[in-house]
Amino acid sequence: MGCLGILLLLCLTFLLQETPPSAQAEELYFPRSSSGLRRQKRDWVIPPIICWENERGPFPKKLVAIKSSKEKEDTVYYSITGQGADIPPVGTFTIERETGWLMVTRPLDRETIPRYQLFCHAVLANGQTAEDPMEVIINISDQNDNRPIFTQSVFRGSVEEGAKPGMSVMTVTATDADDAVDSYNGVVTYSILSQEPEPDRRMFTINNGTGLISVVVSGLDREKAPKYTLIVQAADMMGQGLSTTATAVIQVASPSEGHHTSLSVHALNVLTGLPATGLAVHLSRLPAPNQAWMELMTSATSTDGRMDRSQLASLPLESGTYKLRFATGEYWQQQGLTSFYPYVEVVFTLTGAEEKVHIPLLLSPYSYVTYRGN
Ligand SMILES: [Ca+2]
Ligand SMILES: [Ca+2]
Ligand SMILES: [Ca+2]
Repeated sequence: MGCLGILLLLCLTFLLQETPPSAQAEELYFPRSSSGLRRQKRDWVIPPIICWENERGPFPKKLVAIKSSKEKEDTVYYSITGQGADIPPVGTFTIERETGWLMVTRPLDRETIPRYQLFCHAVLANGQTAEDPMEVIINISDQNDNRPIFTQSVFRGSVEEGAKPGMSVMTVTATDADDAVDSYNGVVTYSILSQEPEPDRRMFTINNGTGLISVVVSGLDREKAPKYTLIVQAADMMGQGLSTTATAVIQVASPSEGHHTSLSVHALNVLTGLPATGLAVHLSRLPAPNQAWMELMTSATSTDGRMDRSQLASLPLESGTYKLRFATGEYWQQQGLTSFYPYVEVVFTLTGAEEKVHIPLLLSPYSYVTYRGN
């Protein structure tokens, strides 16, 4: 068994070992060239080098010695290329030209770059290539240096009074930039810290993994408490690490507020006195002030001039601001006429208390009338 055989054995032993971060190999040999006589069947897998995030100096700090077996016969010079070497962030990793010591020169941030791919090169004193380039992966091991952050400072939700235990109310969400795959540093755990009013009687519970808040006891009574304010917490490290809080405001709605208003829409062509048929209508809802309209349904009026009743009835028309947009320009064009109004928009408010709301549109090419009917 020659030099090569011993080297092979060493490398195999090395491969079979799990390499914990604290005890990684001191030396890393270039694999035997695959073009050699005793061609190796399996591909060489170089175990990744582990480097801790936010490591303290002094720098440069030795990671591993890169070795070529040719060192025994000749002088070998080492160099590295790749991101972190000759590609930005340039000079994060260096290699000692003569000894092959791979070094890290500064503290690293895993959240910026979690993994580096470097190529190690070895040349002989005469400039001849000593080895094929060897890929070395450097994995940055995570430190818990990021606090969870809630996506909003105040979350708002509502629940009907008398809602049964188990009923979902709302979800709060927080993110954590740290590693949530190989560590608990980035795993967020949710909890409720306080409730106002009735701090002694917990009305709500939170799923510690998903942030879903739900009702935990029956007896939500709007007359007793129309609104609850919860302080919710997100903490990493199974709830034991860094934490942050946000507010969840829950309105207790009376059951009638949850009832759907029945809406009907009718269009009349006043030139003919007949229902306006085939008039395209879009119904949208304003989710919140200054937000974009959300389209709920589109329909063309039927032969009796109405928007599809069953489709309207299926919509959850809760309290809010709504808009009907009638495509009047196209409608008159189909009648062979031109119109002063390319479209007509009717914006209206539903309080949630109405049983029925009827919106008629009386239409001519140069005028229109609308009102709240019943
Ligand atoms: Ca960091
Ligand atoms: Ca964290
Ligand atoms: Ca981190």
